[in-house]
Amino acid sequence: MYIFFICICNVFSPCRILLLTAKVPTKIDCHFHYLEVQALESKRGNQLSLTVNDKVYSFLVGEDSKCSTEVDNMIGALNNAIRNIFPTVPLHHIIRKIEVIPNSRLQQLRDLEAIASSRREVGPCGGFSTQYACMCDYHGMTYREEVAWDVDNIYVALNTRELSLKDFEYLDQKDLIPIISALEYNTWFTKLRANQVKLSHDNIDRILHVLRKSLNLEEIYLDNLGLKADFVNKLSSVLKLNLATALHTIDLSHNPIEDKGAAYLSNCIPKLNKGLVHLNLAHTGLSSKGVNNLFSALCNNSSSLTTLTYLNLSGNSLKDDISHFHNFLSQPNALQHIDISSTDIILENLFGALVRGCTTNLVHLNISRNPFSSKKSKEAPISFKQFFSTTLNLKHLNMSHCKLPQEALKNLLLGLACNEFTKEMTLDISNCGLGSQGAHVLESCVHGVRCISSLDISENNMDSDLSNVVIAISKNKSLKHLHMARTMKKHMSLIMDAVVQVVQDDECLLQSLIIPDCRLRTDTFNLLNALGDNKSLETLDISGNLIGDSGARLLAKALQINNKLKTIIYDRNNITLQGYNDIAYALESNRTVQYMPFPIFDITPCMKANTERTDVLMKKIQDLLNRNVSHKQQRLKSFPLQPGFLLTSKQQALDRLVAQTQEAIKNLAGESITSNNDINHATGVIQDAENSKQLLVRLQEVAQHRDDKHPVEDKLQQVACDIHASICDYVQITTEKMLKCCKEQCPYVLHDEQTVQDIKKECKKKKQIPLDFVTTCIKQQAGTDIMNRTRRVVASYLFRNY
Ligand SMILES: *[C@@H]1O[C@H](CO)[C@@H](O)[C@H](O)[C@H]1NC(C)=O
Ligand SMILES: *[C@@H]1O[C@H](CO)[C@@H](O)[C@H](O)[C@H]1NC(C)=O
Ligand SMILES: *[C@@H]1O[C@H](CO)[C@@H](O)[C@H](O)[C@H]1NC(C)=O
Ligand SMILES: *[C@@H]1O[C@H](CO)[C@@H](O)[C@H](O)[C@H]1NC(C)=O
Ligand SMILES: *[C@@H]1O[C@H](CO)[C@@H](O)[C@H](O)[C@H]1NC(C)=O
Ligand SMILES: *[C@@H]1O[C@H](CO)[C@@H](O)[C@H](O)[C@H]1NC(C)=O
Ligand SMILES: *[C@@H]1O[C@H](CO)[C@@H](O)[C@H](O)[C@H]1NC(C)=O
Ligand SMILES: *[C@@H]1O[C@H](CO)[C@@H](O)[C@H](O)[C@H]1NC(C)=O
Ligand SMILES: CC(=O)N[C@H]1CO[C@H](CO)[C@@H](O)[C@@H]1O
Ligand SMILES: CC(=O)N[C@H]1CO[C@H](CO)[C@@H](O)[C@@H]1O
Ligand SMILES: CC(=O)N[C@H]1CO[C@H](CO)[C@@H](O)[C@@H]1O
Repeated sequence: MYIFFICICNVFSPCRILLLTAKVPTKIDCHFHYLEVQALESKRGNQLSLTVNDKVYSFLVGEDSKCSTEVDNMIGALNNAIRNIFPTVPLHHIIRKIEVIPNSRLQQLRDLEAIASSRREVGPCGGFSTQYACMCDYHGMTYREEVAWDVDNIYVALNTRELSLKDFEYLDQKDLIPIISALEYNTWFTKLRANQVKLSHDNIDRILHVLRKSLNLEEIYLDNLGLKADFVNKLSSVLKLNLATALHTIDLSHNPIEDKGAAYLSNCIPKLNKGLVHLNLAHTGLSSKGVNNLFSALCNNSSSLTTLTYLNLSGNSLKDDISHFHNFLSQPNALQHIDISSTDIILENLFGALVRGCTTNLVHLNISRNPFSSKKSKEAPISFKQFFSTTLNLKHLNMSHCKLPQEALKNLLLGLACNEFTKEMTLDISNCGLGSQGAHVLESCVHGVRCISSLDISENNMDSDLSNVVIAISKNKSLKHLHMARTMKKHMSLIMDAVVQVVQDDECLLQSLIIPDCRLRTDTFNLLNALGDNKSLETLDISGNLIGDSGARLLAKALQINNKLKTIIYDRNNITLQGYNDIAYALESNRTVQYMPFPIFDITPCMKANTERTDVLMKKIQDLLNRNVSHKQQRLKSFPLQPGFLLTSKQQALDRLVAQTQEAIKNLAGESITSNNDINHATGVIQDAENSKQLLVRLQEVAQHRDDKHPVEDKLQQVACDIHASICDYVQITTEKMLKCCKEQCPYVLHDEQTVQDIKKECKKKKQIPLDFVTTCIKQQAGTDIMNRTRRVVASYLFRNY
């Protein structure tokens, strides 16, 4: 026979049930963790049995099975204790089997719980740190203060719902177990990110366990953890057991799950209540077969057509039959991101599918590093041009490293030229082997395209034809960012003349010009000179061009008069101390440039030659650049206050003080020296300290006047009416006076009273100043400023001390 005893707020064991023997002297017979309770049954009012680790403990209280409420109280207390730790999930989610007979008793408990839960405080991040402590106890792990601190402070301040294991990477593997487990019954965190961290088998099992229990976890990012097909199989089984799973985002990229894993994944997908939204299987060793099977399953369940928005299959091998994948893409679907770069997919076939199902929602399409089929069929399929002319929302198209045939490039450009829907598109056709022929196509077709705002034509061996391309590109003023890395080997001055011409154009809209690694040397000089004539350019990358100190001097001169450039990337130019000296001097008189990455390569030899001087100059340049950045930050700092972070740490400090004071009172109470007055005083202060936790909320309520009208606003309305009345009076009196004046001037015409009345009527009908106008002026113009100032003053009373 046991006495059943539950510790609710016991420091010794806040999450364990202690069983005490009824004999005297009492001793703890055994104890177990709340989470070990498998079943709770009460068949009669005075009987209770708990199943713990497959062992049944039965309790009988008193004689009467009808009117005893003791067992109900026990159940209530247990419920309360558990819910204090896991306030946002119901008890039956934690204890698998709950049977209380008759049912009416359970209803009573629910009513009590409803009252209790309204008073219960859910801690920061859904009470994560309490749950973490509970899991430490459960798993017999040491509780790490810093884990709780990070979550209670940093996570709270960031207001994030993503738990990233990278934040706890410095801990031992076993210390991660309670952190992961704490997600089991936590409903704050919806995302678990475990990328690029090493995880032991135990920890991976914990993640599966969390997925089995969690009601709120929606997104898991498990890339590069060495997971194999077996893991996906287990994932499928745990999802089968969690009928309430909220999971919809799965990232298993860079894990060798292979085709077998994809097959298991097909089993998982129907288990997702919310459907599959985001799937990243990049670099998972899939072949066409696995992908085809996966999409066969996805096609079988049409709901994924409406849910799946992100698909990443980059770095798998899709060179064989993938008809089911094509089939999926060709049905109207919700995909916004498709990344199938480096998959050896045949591009012509793909567009036949895209044009049918992917023109409405698709925003990102990465088909880079894939081949076009053979050279046999020179004609690009119609679908290619059709897709580009009809796509409604495409913003990022990446076709780099695609060996784009001339015909395909032409269709791409002609398609985009007649696209009336999409705007501000980024097109990457770098490394496509365009050559001279491609350059001609670009030159003749690109001017009609208005939807491209960013274009990358790096590394295409266009030689001297590039100069015409540059001119052609600049014709239609949509392009803002031009990338031409490693584009020039010969004819540099010819090409750079074209670039200068573009930059100097009065209507030039180019914001960034990226021309690294062209070894331009003196051929950059005209461009650098042109920069002085400040136009639209904000970002310039001229790294790897060997401009030397003479180039640096030109850049410095340009900076002195330019006030548009913000970012300059200029390493690998063989600039020496002389050049940096000029740049530092120029920056002194210019405040626009904010970012010039540290030129590591060029600085290294300078350091060798003269460490001190280099140090001084670099410091100076960085300080000058920081000047404006810190100016910006200062402005940011004065923005309205976010008290959350400081508040919790203040509250923790307060709690500590209260605990210390209570301790002191306890110690002093035994001694007769202290007067009762001191103790009463201390108790009063503690009471106020407790109450003060709610103070901010109360003050905000008071300050916000939720219910009644704001008195200042009221007054503003009255003032508006008063002013309107004055205006009307004024207009009235003025018209009277004017009429009188007219009568005196032209007494003959105006001697007829009827005419005078008509004129008066006419005046009244004419434009009066409506009350609305005055109200708007007062309330929305002056009033906004006044109210803004008022609110800020009140807010400053609230937050000043934090
Ligand atoms: C289709 O998928 C949804 C969500 O993934 C699921 O709820 C539904 O049961 C599935 N239907 C079939 C027929 O498998
Ligand atoms: C899809 O449905 C078809 C017929 O309805 C069936 O033959 C096929 O096996 C299903 N594919 C998967 C992956 O469930
Ligand atoms: C696809 O996944 C790869 C590998 O994780 C990543 O580098 C790439 O950015 C992803 N693509 C998109 C569009 O997110
Ligand atoms: C594909 O291109 C997109 C942008 O167009 C980019 O975000 C993504 O990272 C690229 N994928 C890979 C694997 O690099
Ligand atoms: C295009 O995709 C390649 C990977 O194939 C990537 O390296 C590159 O950054 C992407 N381009 C853009 C503009 O994102
Ligand atoms: C592009 O510019 C050229 C030359 O300035 C002009 O003839 C053509 O009409 C423009 N095209 C569009 C679509 O604006
Ligand atoms: C530029 O500097 C690198 C080392 O920093 C050196 O190898 C190279 O010869 C220099 N080039 C010129 C043109 O001075
Ligand atoms: C209130 O005033 C501040 C500073 O004068 C200003 O930054 C802010 O935009 C104003 N807010 C409103 C709602 O007008
Ligand atoms: C030298 C020069 O053209 N300076 C002009 C730079 O742009 C600003 C306005 O954007 C003009 O005020 C300067 O005269
Ligand atoms: C061209 C330009 O904006 N020059 C400015 C550089 O910064 C100084 C102030 O530090 C201004 O006086 C110049 O007008
Ligand atoms: C681009 C930018 O923010 N420039 C600012 C740099 O700081 C000076 C004053 O310190 C401002 O006048 C500039 O507008």
